[in-house]
Amino acid sequence: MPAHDSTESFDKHPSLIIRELHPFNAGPPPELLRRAFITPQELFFVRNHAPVPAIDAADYRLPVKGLAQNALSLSLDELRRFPKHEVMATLQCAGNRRDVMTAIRPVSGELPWGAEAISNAIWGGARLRDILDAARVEGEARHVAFLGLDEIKKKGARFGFGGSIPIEKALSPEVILAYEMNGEALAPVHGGPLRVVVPGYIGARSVKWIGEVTLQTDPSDNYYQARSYKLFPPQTTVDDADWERGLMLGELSVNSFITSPVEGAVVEDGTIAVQGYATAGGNRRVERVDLSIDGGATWTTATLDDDADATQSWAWRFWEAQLDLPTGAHTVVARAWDSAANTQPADASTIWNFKGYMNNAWPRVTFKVR
Ligand SMILES: Nc1nc2c(c(=O)[nH]1)N[C@H]1C(S)=C(S)[C@@H](COP(=O)(O)O)O[C@H]1N2
Ligand SMILES: [Mo]
Repeated sequence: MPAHDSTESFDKHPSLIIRELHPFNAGPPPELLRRAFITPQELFFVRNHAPVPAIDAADYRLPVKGLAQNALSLSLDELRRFPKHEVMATLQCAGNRRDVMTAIRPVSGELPWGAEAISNAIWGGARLRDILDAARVEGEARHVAFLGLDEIKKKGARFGFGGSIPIEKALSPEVILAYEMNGEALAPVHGGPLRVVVPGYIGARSVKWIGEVTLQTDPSDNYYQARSYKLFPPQTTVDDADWERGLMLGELSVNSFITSPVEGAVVEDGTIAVQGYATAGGNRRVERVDLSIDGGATWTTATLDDDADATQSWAWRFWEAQLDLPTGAHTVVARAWDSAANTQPADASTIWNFKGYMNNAWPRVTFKVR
């Protein structure tokens, strides 16, 4: 399939941190990300495993097959005839904040993301549930697999990026086959003409350029479900990993980041505004964010912004605290709590894994008050 030069196919903000050019992988500096609750498309992070595929919208069809009594093949017009829903949801890559893990011990062959592999948008499209209802799901179906139209080349094989989600999640109203992002047509770099959006799950399950939906008894056997995106214990290395036994990632864990002050900043004496974002996984919500300036001995509670109302539980939450600090160097750490009372581990070394996934250790920032 012909591919766009990914750097020409869209307009991205010039200050994006580019982690890889071909394929294009980039995200905004976190302090820029924190300026808008809904991330403008030009700032929204991009995670591509292969070049952006060229898709002719007129010829496009989405087969829905497998354990379905009424297999479908839908054109974009037909997809648009299903009721349109909008869902605000934050996408977060399982590799977000990997840099902290990489600093502990090298993580091989993965992008060195900082805290910019995350963004928030309003996704518009058809509910996957409505489409599955039309396909008449058979009783044995346990998983819904997605296959992208991009072309990954690995060990002599060529295949699309894929993954799956459990049937219960697929039938939940927040899972969308999106053709719009922030009220505009979904850009090719973000999966246009059609992508899956699975709120509360690792970004990898939100398959872009979706070319196939399959109802099946088992999770997808695609490389990115069966092998990649699995979590191993700290002592396991890439060479002795038993791929069958890794924890298959799905729901995100609770996480947060301090977007300002930035690491190494020098700030003027007075009241210092500490700001950041926090996220919860699955259908949980961020309930509280704590800050400490003494390494976790004592804590103060940050104020959660009200940008997202209670119905928008798929979005991140922005938080802020005003701290009065004496002149000198300070290290501030943060931890978020979700609605199941989960919180973040203090230290990334205790959760280190050789792929560098799911770092949700306390973020820490050292800065100077002058
Ligand atoms: N077809 C396809 N879908 C994909 C990917 C991909 O490389 N190919 N990357 C996944 C990963 S790992 C993430 S984090 C999100 C990123 O979505 P974005 O580029 O719109 O931010 O898309 C997911 N969907
Ligand atoms: Mo990702």
